[in-house]
Amino acid sequence: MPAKPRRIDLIGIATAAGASVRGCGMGPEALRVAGLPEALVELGHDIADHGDLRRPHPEISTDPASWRLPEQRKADVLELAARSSELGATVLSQGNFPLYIGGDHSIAIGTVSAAARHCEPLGRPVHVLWIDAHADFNTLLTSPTGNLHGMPLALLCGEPEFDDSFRGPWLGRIDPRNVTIIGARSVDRDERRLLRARGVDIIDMRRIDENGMVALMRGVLAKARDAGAHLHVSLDLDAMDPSIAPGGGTLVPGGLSYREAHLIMEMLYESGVVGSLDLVELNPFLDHGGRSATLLVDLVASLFGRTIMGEEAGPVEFVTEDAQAD
Ligand code: 6HN
Ligand code: MN
Ligand code: MN
Ligand code: MN
Repeated sequence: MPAKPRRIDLIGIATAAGASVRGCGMGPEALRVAGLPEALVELGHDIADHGDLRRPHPEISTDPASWRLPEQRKADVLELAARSSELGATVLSQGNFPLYIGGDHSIAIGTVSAAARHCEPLGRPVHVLWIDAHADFNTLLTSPTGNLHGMPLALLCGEPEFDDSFRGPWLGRIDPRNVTIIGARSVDRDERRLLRARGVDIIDMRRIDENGMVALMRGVLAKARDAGAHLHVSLDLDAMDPSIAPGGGTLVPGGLSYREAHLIMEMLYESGVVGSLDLVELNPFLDHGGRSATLLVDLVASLFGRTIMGEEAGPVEFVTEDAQAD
């Protein structure tokens, strides 16, 4: 069953503190300019825009080196995570859908923990669908860059290498066996070892090429549905091929095609299991004339019910291969 019209709460998290390339702090505004609220209203949803949470320390200070100070960036990442975790949990408790617009991928520390905090007392598991060129499962010891946007999943899954300074309502909140990463094609050496050891499901580009998106997504959705899970979707712009999504700071060739990305969104809509969504890593400064921002808006519209043939045709019921053979 597809989702009914919903009240969607937009929460901007205007930060690049977790990244090494500046600019994705402008992501929330670019997504608004690209028509995100209007696209959702057009589909019959109610929208409330909470505006943007901002970094406690601005990116530019009188000290030209301050942008690179890892301690300050880390403090900002964790402070924003605490605030978004709180706000997201409140939105969920009101029965609304939080749509987080970043910001770099470190914002997921707060957003995924909001889902976990909301669901745990209800006895409901949180499954995570991480759509990304990267696995974002580095720790302080495995990271080749030290950038926190490469680490949120490891923190959420409770990797022990994070010291006490990383404490918060996110630490170890997610079972790594309930995480699926889709679109991966750039995974660091020691990160790979961790992913295997923890049982994270990696649907990398090779698996997509070989099995096709429909079969793989059916598996992800069936698992979430059978578990009665809240599915949190975290969409990193760089999952898509750079030829259609040039506006990111960590682009990797060989990504999802326009149709593969839309198919994921269309199947998510039809599943009705999605409970929260992140849009991350859009860097308007690197984008080409708003192409990447517009792509994200179109993908979100597909996830919230836009179909090629429109409302009257209704969502397509998937026919299993067995049924087709009859
Ligand atoms: N992102 N694996 C690299 C790192 O620095 O840990 C890249 C991470 C990219 C993070 O795109 O959200
Ligand atoms: Mn990412
Ligand atoms: Mn990425
Ligand atoms: Mn370019």
